[in-house]
Amino acid sequence: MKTRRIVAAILSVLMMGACFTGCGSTEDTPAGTDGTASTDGTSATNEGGGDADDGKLKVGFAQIGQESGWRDAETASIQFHAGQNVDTIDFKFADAQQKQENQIKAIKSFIDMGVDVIGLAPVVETGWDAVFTEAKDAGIPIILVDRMADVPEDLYATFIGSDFIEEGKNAADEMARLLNNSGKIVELEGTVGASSANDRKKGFDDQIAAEYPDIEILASQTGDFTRAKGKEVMESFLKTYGSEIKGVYAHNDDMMLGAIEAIKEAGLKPGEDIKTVSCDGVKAIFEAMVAGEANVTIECNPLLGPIFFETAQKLKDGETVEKWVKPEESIFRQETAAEDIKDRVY
Ligand code: GZL
Repeated sequence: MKTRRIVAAILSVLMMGACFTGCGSTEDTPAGTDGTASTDGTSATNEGGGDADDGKLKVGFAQIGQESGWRDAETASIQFHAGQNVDTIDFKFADAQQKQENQIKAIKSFIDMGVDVIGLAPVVETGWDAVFTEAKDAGIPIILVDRMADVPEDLYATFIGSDFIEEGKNAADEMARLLNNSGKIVELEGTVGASSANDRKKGFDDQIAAEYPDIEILASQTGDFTRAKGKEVMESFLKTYGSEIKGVYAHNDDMMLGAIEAIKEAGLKPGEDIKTVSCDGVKAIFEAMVAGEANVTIECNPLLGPIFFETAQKLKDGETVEKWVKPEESIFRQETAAEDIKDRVY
């Protein structure tokens, strides 16, 4: 897992030009290694050293965990940037192992440390008001990264992340195109309560209901954004519905990669007998598209390190920042995957 993160971190340098709506951030940063995530969610490790009055930007980041290749790429991008700027950034990182209580403990420890800015990828949307209020009372702004929290707007400074409803809508249009607007499908949902799962589902299901009356969603169940659970749920769908299933929509590529294994083990051809549409754009799904086993991935940019620290510095300097900073993203299809894969860095 760590090797994958280091590789992704170094490769993410190649993608420094990633663009964002609202504020761009490009940096030429020499290749290097990333920091090391703390192994338990309750403590924050000090990646960059430094003390109270050294003038450095002091940042604490409470990461969700290591549930998917996308998450590893995001962690690598953030740690890589911090690791390359130890002279100006004092970085503390906590891996919450997908537990909200560990993220809350990490945020409290960052407050006690007196950091300048707190970053958080909230594992679920709800349950944050109390600890966010503690941060506000301590005068420490919170940057939400990649997932939203359901809190009053004055409790966070900005959200740096995708429009998941748009991603879900685009996925529905791609599925309809693959099925010629009719067929029975199944849906693999992300982590229960996560904003990316809630909104990718809303965007997809609403578009299907509004525009594609001849597409029927037979079943929809969480695979928790992991490859193993995605395979397990797809196996149960196949046992129940078998070859009735003509398409599968997964809220992330990792669950789709598990579903592809299940489809093959059931003697069916993924990408042909059962069309696939998923979100993220990790390299492994491009490899599956090149092999003809997947059809579409809706890109969701995880390389948020540079824009995260640029925004943190602006907050420390008292500058105003946009309430929502959206990465620019594309849709990638099997037909061009052999070319596209050459440019993929995560
Ligand atoms: C999306 C992010 C999701 C990814 C998954 O911003 O929240 O979490 O799509 C990851 O791969 O687990």
